[in-house]
Amino acid sequence: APEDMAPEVWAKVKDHPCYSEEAHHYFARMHVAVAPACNIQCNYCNRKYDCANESRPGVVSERLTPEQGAKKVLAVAASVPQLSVLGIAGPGDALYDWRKTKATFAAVATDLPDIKLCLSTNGLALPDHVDEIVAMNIDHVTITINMIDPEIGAKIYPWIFYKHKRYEGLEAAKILHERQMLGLDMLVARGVLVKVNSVLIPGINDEHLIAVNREVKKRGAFLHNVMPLISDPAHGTHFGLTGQRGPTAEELKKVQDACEGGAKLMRHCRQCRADAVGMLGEDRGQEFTLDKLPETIE
Ligand code: CLF
Ligand code: SF4
Repeated sequence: APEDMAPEVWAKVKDHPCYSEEAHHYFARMHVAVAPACNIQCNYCNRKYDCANESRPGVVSERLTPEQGAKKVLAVAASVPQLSVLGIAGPGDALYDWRKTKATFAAVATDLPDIKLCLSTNGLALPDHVDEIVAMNIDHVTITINMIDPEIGAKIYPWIFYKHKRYEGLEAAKILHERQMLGLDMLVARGVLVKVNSVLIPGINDEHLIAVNREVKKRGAFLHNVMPLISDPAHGTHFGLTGQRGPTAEELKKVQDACEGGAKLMRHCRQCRADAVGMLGEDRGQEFTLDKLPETIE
């Protein structure tokens, strides 16, 4: 293990292509798009497409039932020897759609006990599921945290759906913020590695992400991934009614550089699809669509 890393942490990151830059040359991940529902609205999201929190928005992933998802994982594991991680990253929220996420993980863990389980969430439902996350040996959780100031949050999230009720504006952003911080603290306390994703939205949270970086470091996040908003009106990804653009490569780098010295930055994210398969930056998803899976898997 590297000098600055405890052996038990190293054991969790050494073959995870997102948590270790080194590992991404040798290990592959796959996603199954089993979680279509979401409990919040981000201004940059168009519900017809994948969750922009983690994955590449503006593309429609193949929606699978947990049974189909598990079948696909077994087929990929049989032909991609580098496969080390199964992630569930939407296309909605993996924890709001927890019943499906859990069923998929449970089915896969029975047949592939060594595969690492990973999930991505907006955090709103996170505190409710920490016990089960730990019980299921899910060692890696990504929370998308775009703000720690609800005033800024109100510009990003028009509403949330929480405890059977819809909240809007500042009140919604405040609840989301509190749930994200609580979820982060609970996971850290239980030894789950947490990666924080932040979507950089020029003019909305660019400067603010430095404060986000410092706060999540203080709370024990393992990695911070500052990702560019991918704004593509042609695919329906937009920001409110204003036609918000994504950052340039320079603007992204400026914020990432300004975050240096705080929570360790992930710089090799490829903003994968919710049904991506293969090494990072490679997408072999089309080789494993449902119609191509074998009837029975040895
Ligand atoms: Fe998937 Fe995300 Fe797990 Fe990785 S992706 S759920 S942590 S297994 Fe990785 Fe892809 Fe970037 Fe995500 S490169 S979008 S950070
Ligand atoms: Fe869309 Fe993801 Fe935001 Fe939900 S959390 S509204 S799916 S971008």
